[in-house]
Amino acid sequence: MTEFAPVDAQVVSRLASDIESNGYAVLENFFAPEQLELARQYITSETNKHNQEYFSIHGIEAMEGSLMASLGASTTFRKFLADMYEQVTGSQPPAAERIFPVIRCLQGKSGLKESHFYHFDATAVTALAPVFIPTEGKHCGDLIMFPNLRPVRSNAVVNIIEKAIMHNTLSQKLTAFAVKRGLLKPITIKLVPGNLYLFWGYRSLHSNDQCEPENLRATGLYHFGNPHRESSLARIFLGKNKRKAKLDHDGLRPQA
Ligand SMILES: O=C(O)CCC(=O)C(=O)O
Ligand SMILES: [Fe+2]
Repeated sequence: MTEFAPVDAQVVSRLASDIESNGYAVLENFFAPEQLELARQYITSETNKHNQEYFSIHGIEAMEGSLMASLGASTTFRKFLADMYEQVTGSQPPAAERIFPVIRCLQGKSGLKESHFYHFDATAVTALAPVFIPTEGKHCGDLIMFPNLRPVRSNAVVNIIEKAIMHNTLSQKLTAFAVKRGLLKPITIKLVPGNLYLFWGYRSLHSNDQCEPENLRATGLYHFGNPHRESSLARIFLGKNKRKAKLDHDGLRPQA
């Protein structure tokens, strides 16, 4: 299995302070060239199965054997994300907390619909690993963000209410419209494959810009640390993506 280097405490606190002041942080060249190549080979073989249209892969089991799965299963990487989680919440996550990896591939006309879809993540920490990013054209799939709009809520019900306000179709369309018209000014981050981008996914309203339908934009997402893990209400009202992918709350396939 591929190894990933540990991230020491000093770097963790530098990254956390970058996120607080700039909205995001970057670990440049996080992937060695041969790791990026492995990730690209996997994505390329998957894109061929999807008729050049949008697809996503949820959970570590569905991406088994890929470099993205190795990263999702890496204990060094989990320790790094747990240390980042501690920076934003003040405490270490429970031992049972797992990384939830997702791969998203924007291509074709269906990729357009998956862009400007503004949301807060369920998890405190989000790491984004761009694998393919278009470099030509007006739209290259930049990450778009309103960073650190809210704190990590101690009350799961407040989180549910905020998500109900921000995640309905009307609010999402209004936000997308206002960004496209220049009425709202989020930060936009040009993504470079090989780097790892970190942000407080729970606290930041974010999405990605579109890219031209003939181009491919592929990203690996690593969601970590649900602050409302123990809330049964949150389990009932939220967690739609995992339910849709037929996964349990740990992002795993339920045992038969
Ligand atoms: O693909 C991206 O750049 C962002 C996707 C995202 O925010 C998510 O999957 O939670
Ligand atoms: Fe997200």
